[in-house]
Amino acid sequence: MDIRSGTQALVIGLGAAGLSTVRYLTARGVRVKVSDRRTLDQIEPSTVELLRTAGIPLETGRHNPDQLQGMDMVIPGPGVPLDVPVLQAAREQGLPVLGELALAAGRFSCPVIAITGSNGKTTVTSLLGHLLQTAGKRPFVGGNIGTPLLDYFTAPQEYDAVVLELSSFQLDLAGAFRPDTGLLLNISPDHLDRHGSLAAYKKAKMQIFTNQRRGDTAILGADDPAVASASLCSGVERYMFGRETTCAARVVDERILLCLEQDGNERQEEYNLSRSNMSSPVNRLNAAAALLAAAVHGCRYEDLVRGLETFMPPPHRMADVASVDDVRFINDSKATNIGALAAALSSCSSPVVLIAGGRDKASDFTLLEEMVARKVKRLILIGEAADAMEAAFGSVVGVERATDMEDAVRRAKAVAVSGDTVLLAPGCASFDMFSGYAERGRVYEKHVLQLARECGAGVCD
Ligand code: UMA
Ligand code: ADP
Repeated sequence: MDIRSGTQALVIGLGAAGLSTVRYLTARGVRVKVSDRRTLDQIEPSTVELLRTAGIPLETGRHNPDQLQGMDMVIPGPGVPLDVPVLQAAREQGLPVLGELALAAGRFSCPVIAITGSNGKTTVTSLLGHLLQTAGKRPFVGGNIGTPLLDYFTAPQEYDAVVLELSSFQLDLAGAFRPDTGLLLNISPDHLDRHGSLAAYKKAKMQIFTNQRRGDTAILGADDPAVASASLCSGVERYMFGRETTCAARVVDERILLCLEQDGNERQEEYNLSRSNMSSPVNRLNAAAALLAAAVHGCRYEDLVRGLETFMPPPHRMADVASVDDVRFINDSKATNIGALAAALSSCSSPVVLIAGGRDKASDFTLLEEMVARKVKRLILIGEAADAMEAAFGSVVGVERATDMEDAVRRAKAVAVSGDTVLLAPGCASFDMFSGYAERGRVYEKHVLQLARECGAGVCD
């Protein structure tokens, strides 16, 4: 996309990505207007002041299609649904509707590694960033993980690699974006309320490979047939990770066997995860994916071993909180879709008291009926999705409704016996009751620790 001084852009949504887009465009001399559906009093005063000082007009409380007049492009934040009337009007008028990736396309001055998938993106992105850093590189780590990807352009000369976590929302409007290495972890249904169908969601994920060309690299999860069979452009180097014997990064118990050809030399290495914080079943796959990407980008064995051993996975993902009367309490608040819920259940070997529910994303919970019947001894439901979850699982497991998280934790403790696991893995978004998954996880941990104190029990490290 040609971004010339003097062109005009309407940025829709004044979140983290929208603000970063405003900074990026104004630095290039683009005349920017902003529109946010929040009312003026709901927006941080410092943000309003920042725009006012820079002379950037701000529309609040709605997105009036009249704002499109005179615009050369429209840039919605990733969380803005693509069917809002203002974007429909923009398309009808033939205006380009671009995402952050389309703005960034072709402008990165160092190799870009982009990571997507339904689950594991944040873990793999942060591990890969850590591995590159341990190997002496200076990576920019951003995207869906929290730091907007256009922030890279604030000081591009500081970096020698770009590691981007990409959501399906971002990939939907990726334009000509092309990563040197595209990494697709897995695909299970998520965000169907936004994408409308699993096919549309998959199509967005596959966008990570669409613009790749000869000499680029694709890294694919071999254990997921939809991912393993992804079609790539001709000349793109394909590497697989997973449990299959043919994988370049193969998971065998708690070890990863790396086997790849590099600059005419064969690399055959073994990584032992038991000395790392990445030994859980899902994290073995995540570690294999990140190690493979780091090795492809030239990191040496000794640095990768050091990086693995010093990495702390992000919180709220299968985190041990406490053991109370020999009942283990686990916080997997980040399990916001049914794929992550399934992965959480399959990694529990003891009977599970499951705390689930929240804001539904048009998920088909019945897909998990067999697994819930096999693993869950009691289901405690919170939030808006309680009816849908009870309808899906009520015939295979005993269900209770909790009024809030404290009630859920106390109900779980009342039915759990020695040796059981109490698992918070909601399978839903959190926004009906909390500001996000992190607050949901913190509230759960607070009530578990309160219970532990009342019972005089041990708190996990
Ligand atoms: N807004 C409108 N109109 C709308 C919808 C939203 O004006 O129709 C406004 C809201 O009032 C708010 C702003 O848009 O002011 C929010 O913008 P946004 O939803 O695009 O989110 P940002 O704050 O810009 O954060 C985004 C990503 N959020 C989403 O994709 C929903 C963040 O991912 C990302 O970390 C951040 O950019 C920096 O790159 C979060 C996320 O939940 C973690 N991602 C989803 C996920 O992981 O499942 C995809
Ligand atoms: P994302 O950024 O894709 O949401 P996270 O690393 O934040 O991924 O993990 C989200 C959820 O998915 C957590 O509940 C975590 O336990 C689970 N998870 C992590 N890696 C995987 C994986 N490879 N396969 C399935 N589930 C996973």
